[in-house]
Amino acid sequence: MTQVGEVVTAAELQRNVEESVQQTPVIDIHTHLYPASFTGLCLWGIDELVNYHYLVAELFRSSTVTPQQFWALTKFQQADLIWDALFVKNTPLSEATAGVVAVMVKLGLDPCQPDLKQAREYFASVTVEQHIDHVLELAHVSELVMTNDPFNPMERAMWERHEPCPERFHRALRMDPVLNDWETAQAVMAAAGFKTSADLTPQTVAEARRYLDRWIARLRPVYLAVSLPFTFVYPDDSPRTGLIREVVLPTCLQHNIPFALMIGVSRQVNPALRDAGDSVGYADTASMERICAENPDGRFLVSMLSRENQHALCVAARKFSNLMPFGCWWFLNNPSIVEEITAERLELLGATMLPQHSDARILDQLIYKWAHSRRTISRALHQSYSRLVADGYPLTRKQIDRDVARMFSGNFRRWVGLEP
Ligand code: FIX
Ligand code: ZN
Repeated sequence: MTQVGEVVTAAELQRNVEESVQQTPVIDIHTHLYPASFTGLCLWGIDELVNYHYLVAELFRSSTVTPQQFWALTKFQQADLIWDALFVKNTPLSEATAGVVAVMVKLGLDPCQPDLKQAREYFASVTVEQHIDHVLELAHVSELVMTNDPFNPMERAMWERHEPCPERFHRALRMDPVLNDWETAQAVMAAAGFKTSADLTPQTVAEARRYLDRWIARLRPVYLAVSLPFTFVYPDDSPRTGLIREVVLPTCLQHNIPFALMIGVSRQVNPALRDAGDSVGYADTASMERICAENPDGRFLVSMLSRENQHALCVAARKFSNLMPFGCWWFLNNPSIVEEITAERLELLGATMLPQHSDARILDQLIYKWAHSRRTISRALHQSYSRLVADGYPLTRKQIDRDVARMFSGNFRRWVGLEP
């Protein structure tokens, strides 16, 4: 066993890297998870797991059912249909189906059952509170960041009645309507008593900021966040540029919190698939460079959806130290692509990035998304260290542990100002 301060030999390197990556707790910086008290939003269990929108998309490739027929079914009937089509009549080869198998095996369930009876009995035997503790422990996730949307009436009502939220569930103030559908956003603000209008008058700007201030006081978010289409260009003559310049960025500076931009989605290319109907497009990385250049005091967390944007994003981060690339988002969250992106980031940015987030919508997904990501990240890390050791560098286990801790939590803590 290599001692922490000891130099790691080439022969011991892989085991030490894997151990370090497996043993280091992670802060999951972007999820769609909620605490147990957010009934209806806190999703867990086999029926939610199998009804994940990634699997809904895959169902229609392996079944003759139409979206209309599918949405007319109950959640249980939908799960039964997906289970039969993707796990019984087909081999669970895709990352999303393999993920369900990995979760079931980790929970002691048989992924080769002809139906979901056994799994449903298991989940009926545990409480959500017990399960949250168990899953976070299995996934080695110490803390996570939610996606909190004050423009979602159901979620808004829960915050307004002060539903309890444990500290390890950090909040992120999500503002897609503000930057993607100002008409709707300003109407929600106006309905809440803020003097906003469709035009970005000085009063509307001040009131929109006051609205965000109200939600920042309520949620104490670690960052403000938005997802943006692949057509996003900054600056342009749409209200979005004015809202970014006069509302969002001044609010971030005033509250000293970063702005997270997730760029590259093409929403609802096939609306019949609902959440499964979104797609991807190649985006303009230079817009991000302009935002960083224009706002040297701002801190930006950036994830881009298109594989073709990853290299330019790394280069942009080399030019702007206020840009922190994070995660292999959505359609990128597949082992072959995670390895490629992580290797490229290590080569261009060293350990100064956030390699992954889960984007989990169902609690149980943390188990496979982090098991698969840790496996892939340790492979890419091992490659980088192997080259260093081959060149004669006396690498120690202590350095490996420090680098992994930095990428899994330290960088994020520093970026958002969380206590070490
Ligand atoms: O915008 C987002 O946060 C996306 O992650 C989601 O909209 C998407 O549906 C998703 O779940 C991706 O994994
Ligand atoms: Zn997400």
